[in-house]
Amino acid sequence: MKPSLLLTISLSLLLDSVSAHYAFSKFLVNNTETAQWQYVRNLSLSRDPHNPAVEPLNYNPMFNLESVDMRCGRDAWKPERGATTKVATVIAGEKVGFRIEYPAVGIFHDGPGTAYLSKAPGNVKEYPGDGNWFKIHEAGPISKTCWPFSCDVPAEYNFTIPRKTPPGQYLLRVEQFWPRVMFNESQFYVSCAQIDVVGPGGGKPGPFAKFPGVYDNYDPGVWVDDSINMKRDLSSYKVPGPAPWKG
Ligand SMILES: *[C@@H]1O[C@H](CO)[C@@H](O)[C@H](O)[C@H]1NC(C)=O
Ligand SMILES: *[C@@H]1O[C@H](CO)[C@@H](O)[C@H](O)[C@H]1NC(C)=O
Ligand SMILES: *[C@@H]1O[C@H](CO)[C@@H](O)[C@H](O)[C@H]1NC(C)=O
Ligand SMILES: *[C@@H]1O[C@H](CO)[C@@H](O)[C@H](O)[C@H]1NC(C)=O
Ligand SMILES: [Cu+2]
Repeated sequence: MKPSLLLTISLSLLLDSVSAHYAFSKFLVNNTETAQWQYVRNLSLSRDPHNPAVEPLNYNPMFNLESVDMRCGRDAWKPERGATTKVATVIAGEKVGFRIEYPAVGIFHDGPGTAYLSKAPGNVKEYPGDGNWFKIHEAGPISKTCWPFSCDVPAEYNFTIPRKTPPGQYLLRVEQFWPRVMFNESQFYVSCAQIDVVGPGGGKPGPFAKFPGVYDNYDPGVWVDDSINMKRDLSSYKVPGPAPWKG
């Protein structure tokens, strides 16, 4: 897409408060799109603090890094949310992904993507995600001026489940966020799928992180400087959180 056209689309989206956000609601597995909120824990409605007149939506972003909602999205840590969500069998080493349902145009906000796993001690449907998380993928800037999604604006974020991931049930957390130059204003889009990993195992995942807690409002990857904000030079940008586990 031509940058000028993209800019026009982005600006019109930003100006249209109703369509300015999105949620990762569809899990992609075996190269197949699954139904919205079938394998992904649904999110609760919220008002957008910047557009309080707009009716509450479940695809509004989160802002508060200290909230338990940072685990899986608004209220999605709750076992009652897990109970109504299915568990997808996933082959370790295979590609999976998350597709946004809304707005259809794509993941247009500037910023990185990450994916994390946390092993459930028992049934993942009952797991509140309070255990250890390890990062399995990160998508940082792809060029000096392009974020991974905001230059060609795909509707999905794809990555691979490491082949040596120990088999078992997990929460798979997808995250994309828009780091801002205003303190405590970064917009987080987070969802969790419930998965059952099948494979040879044998890996030792780590390093671990907890949600909330792993991100800091003062991290230069969360509260960015103007050069990053204006996309003058993204080459120094470091995605926050632990290093990805390669498996
Ligand atoms: C992600 O994978 C799906 C198939 O599962 C594919 O249709 C889509 O084009 C991929 N998206 C990107 C950005 O690679
Ligand atoms: C998801 O949650 C929204 C409210 O946040 C609700 O309107 C919608 O019906 C739910 N969808 C499913 C499939 O549970
Ligand atoms: C950030 O804003 C949230 C409200 O969205 C607030 O609850 C939280 O305390 C703020 N954090 C800091 C470090 O100011
Ligand atoms: C993906 O394919 C595998 C192997 O055929 C199958 O066992 C698994 O159930 C499929 N997952 C989903 C969610 O359909
Ligand atoms: Cu938005």
